[in-house]
Amino acid sequence: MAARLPEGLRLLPEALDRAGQQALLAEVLACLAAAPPFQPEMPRTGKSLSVRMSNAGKLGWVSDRAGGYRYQPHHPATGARWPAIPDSLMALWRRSCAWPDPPEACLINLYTAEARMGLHVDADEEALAAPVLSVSLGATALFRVGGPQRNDPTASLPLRSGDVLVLAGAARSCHHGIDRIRPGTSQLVSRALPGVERINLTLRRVTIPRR
Ligand code: MD3
Ligand code: FE
Repeated sequence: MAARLPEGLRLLPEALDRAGQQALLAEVLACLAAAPPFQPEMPRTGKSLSVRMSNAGKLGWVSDRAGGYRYQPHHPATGARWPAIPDSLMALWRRSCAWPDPPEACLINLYTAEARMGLHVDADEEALAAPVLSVSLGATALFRVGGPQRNDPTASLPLRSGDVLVLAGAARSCHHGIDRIRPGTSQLVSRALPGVERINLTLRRVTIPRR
């Protein structure tokens, strides 16, 4: 069953040009040097996700068998604080999201040719009313988005290198996932990180500031 895109989903195709993508990739590589990618595990089962991850920002998303999904200020393996979110991404948030508070987390997802992300809802943030901003770098991904219920109809759209997606309003609580990557559709990431086809960055507000 086909579906319309949810209200609040805004795709900005090629919001970053080639030079902007290269510059952002260099900043992300510096983050990964400080905070090496780790393999998150599902709560309880301990099954590994196929996507490797790291973070920048005051808080980073991590998951393992014992502790489950959570945000924490430290890298799960090195114990170091996460590196700062690159200035260019902070500026992109200010330009693209009408939200008063700065993002606290930048989740860095790394996709090999076979990696996928199953349909899920992002609900580990306290600030669930805040938008999420996503930036895609490298190979095209087939993104699937549905509704608030797991069995709601879904729609699919390709996310290409330089695309920015803003998820606000109703879109923020919709199921979504990555069905698959189209390997070889961009060499941007694989030239720098052999075996990695795509990087997705998500900026999130995690806590509700006390006024
Ligand atoms: C729709 N990442 O990290 S980005 C995730 O390409 C995640 O790595 C995917 O889903 C990726 O949680 C998709 C687009 C995206 C991000 C957050 C959303 C779509 C969203 C939150 C709510 C609804
Ligand atoms: Fe998600």
